Amino acid sequence: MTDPVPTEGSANTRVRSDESWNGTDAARATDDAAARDSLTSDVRRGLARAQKALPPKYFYDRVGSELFEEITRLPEYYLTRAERRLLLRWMPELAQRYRPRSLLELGAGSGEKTRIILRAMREHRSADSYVPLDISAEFLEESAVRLREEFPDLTVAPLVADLADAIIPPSTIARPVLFAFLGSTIGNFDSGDATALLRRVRAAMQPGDLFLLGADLHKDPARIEKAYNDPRGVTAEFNRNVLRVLNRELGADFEVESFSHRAPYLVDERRVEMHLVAERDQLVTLPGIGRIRFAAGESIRTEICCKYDREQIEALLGAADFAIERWWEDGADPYALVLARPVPRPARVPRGGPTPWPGRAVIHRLERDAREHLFALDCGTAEDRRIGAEVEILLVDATTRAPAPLERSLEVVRRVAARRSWTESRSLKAAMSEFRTPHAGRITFEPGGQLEYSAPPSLSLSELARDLETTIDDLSSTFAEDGIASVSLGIDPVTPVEQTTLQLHAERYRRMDRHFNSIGKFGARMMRQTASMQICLDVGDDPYTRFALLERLSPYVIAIFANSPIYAAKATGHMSYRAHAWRTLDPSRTGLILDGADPAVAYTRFALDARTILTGSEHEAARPFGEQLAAGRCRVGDWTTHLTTLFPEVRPRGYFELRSCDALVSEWFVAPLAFVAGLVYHAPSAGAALEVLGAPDPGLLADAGRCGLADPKLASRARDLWRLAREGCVALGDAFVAGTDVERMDEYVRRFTMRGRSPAHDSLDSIRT
Ligand code: AVI
Repeated sequence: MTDPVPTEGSANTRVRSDESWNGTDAARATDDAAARDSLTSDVRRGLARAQKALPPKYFYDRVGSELFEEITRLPEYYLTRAERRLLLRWMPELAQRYRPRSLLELGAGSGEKTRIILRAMREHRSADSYVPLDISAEFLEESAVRLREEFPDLTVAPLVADLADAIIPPSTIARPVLFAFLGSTIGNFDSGDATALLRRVRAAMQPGDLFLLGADLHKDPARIEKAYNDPRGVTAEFNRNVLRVLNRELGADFEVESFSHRAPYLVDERRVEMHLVAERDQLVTLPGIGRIRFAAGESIRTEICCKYDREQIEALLGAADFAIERWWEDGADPYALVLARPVPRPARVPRGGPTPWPGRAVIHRLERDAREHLFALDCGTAEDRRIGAEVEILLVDATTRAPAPLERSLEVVRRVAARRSWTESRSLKAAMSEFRTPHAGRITFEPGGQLEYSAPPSLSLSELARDLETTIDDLSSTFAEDGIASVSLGIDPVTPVEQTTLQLHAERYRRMDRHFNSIGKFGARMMRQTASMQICLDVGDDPYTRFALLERLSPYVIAIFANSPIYAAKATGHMSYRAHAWRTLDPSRTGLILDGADPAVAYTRFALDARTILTGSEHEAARPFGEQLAAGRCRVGDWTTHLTTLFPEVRPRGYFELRSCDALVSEWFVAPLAFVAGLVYHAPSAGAALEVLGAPDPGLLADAGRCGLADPKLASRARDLWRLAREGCVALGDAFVAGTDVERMDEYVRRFTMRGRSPAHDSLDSIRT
């Protein structure tokens, strides 16, 4: 399925601190076939993206390494000097106070900074071992030899590893260990990859160990731009050198001089983006990849260099379970040297005092279960392209607009059932009738009397859309004959929750109602008054990437299809009040996981942190599942039931259920289906979509629900995503999406997204006129 697309600073990026050259790196790396294959596939993938890109690790052949060294000496490139000043000023204090006995350096440097640190440690007789970590054994050995000469008492134990791998320090390493990641190399990773890398560092640490991070700070944009656009053109040469590497290693025929260097500082995104811009139209041949066309002005992004403020560093470190111990800043050229210590992972739900938690063995079992069953790792193939959907409608009295009594709705469904040969049975879960269609669709009721149609998954999006439309239209017109209006909005716009009742009385709903009421009003609103459209997709052959894509898409699905701005007859200030209700009903069980490192582990943690609803005493305040499990108040056997009470935006269930879309009128069912499937099931669109979406942004979900497409960033990305989704739909072929459905999707886009609108705007217009 989706070709996993590395971001600029993807975790397998070979990055180095400034002095850590390995002159023959790229040449040596490509000596063997495996390295050449990975270069070819990185380049193929990177150049296939909408914004062409190359991983920065290919800068560093001998020439590139020398050029970078020259950059670090440029008067404009303040980073190296600022960090050096900070190390000289603060390392003695650090060494004296914390007495680290070993230094483990990521992207190991053989240079000056390592020596400053080791000397300070030696001053306090604390330099026992030095563990430089790098991908190149040869390079590590060269620098080890030099260091052993200068520090004869020091054990130099190089660790050959990729930054994408788990960091496993030698078991004999003297503790405490100072882990160091310098040079603001962290800035070459996008925030998802940076968090994943920091988590790997965190996982290698023991209590008492420390982490030293060098990070460049946001400052006068002109100052930053100068550092990446030096007048002597060294950075430009460094940038262009990557094309020389490709010409040499792959036999490509880039005309290097016809690409110009551009490195603007994008102030809003707080990052420098380094690009190579084609000065004229050209066709480049890359053996093993093909011929790639570059239009004049088109660029290849070769690197990102993020700049931070303290809050961002705190968040980045916090997400990897670090707390800042000391913050040293260079005032002349704002740059930070940050000393962080590992902290226990905080629970999502605040707990008073020490609380029991399941042992590692139990957690491992649950994680394995998540990998095998929820994410179905190794089960899917790229060709799996089933699509399913669940559509809900609100049923209200056509005259009073009050929720229709369930018994009355049931009679109507029975009439349709008789006509369409649906069979009625009793749902154990809801203690209520449910219906099965001859082709395995299901009609059920929700606690407030909403009706849900769960269509069976199909290999054809168009077939699914027809099934949904005809079923819902048939039901709606039969309801209308009985004076019941079907409302296809995300939330009931008329009746306040106080005037509604729970219409299903199964224990599950009673307990949920009680639990949510202990938190606030949104749980009751969600259960009784919301309606959504859920889209179900296969996990494919790379479930983690697909999960990440769906999670990042979810705010856009909320914004593009928002249609629930009104509640209790008033504008709520939210384009999707439904999304707001879901998100706030109990934050321990909703929202996004946004964990790039290992979603199965993160999802298990999310589920352990979510409070139990269906197990344990009904009369005590709910506690996190993990705590209840450790205390023996529930069993591992309750896990599966517990998982059904979690409502994240994307729920893994052996397939992925995207839960972010407001209910829509049947005319538009095709639009969200095509938007999501076109992006997810067509590998090039999926790759390009990840590129458009950028790093995960936890705040976007709330913004999307509140502002919809009024948020300019969401609006412009939404348009790009539609373009990619359309390309995906067309490429998936007529048998998957019929041409008429692509046209319907176009109509939606023209009518809403292109105008920065969603159906919510129509609802707002109607109450304003
Ligand atoms: C290696 N890294 C921290 C440098 C930076 O500033 O992001 C790479 C660089 N690119 C252009 N100039 C320097």
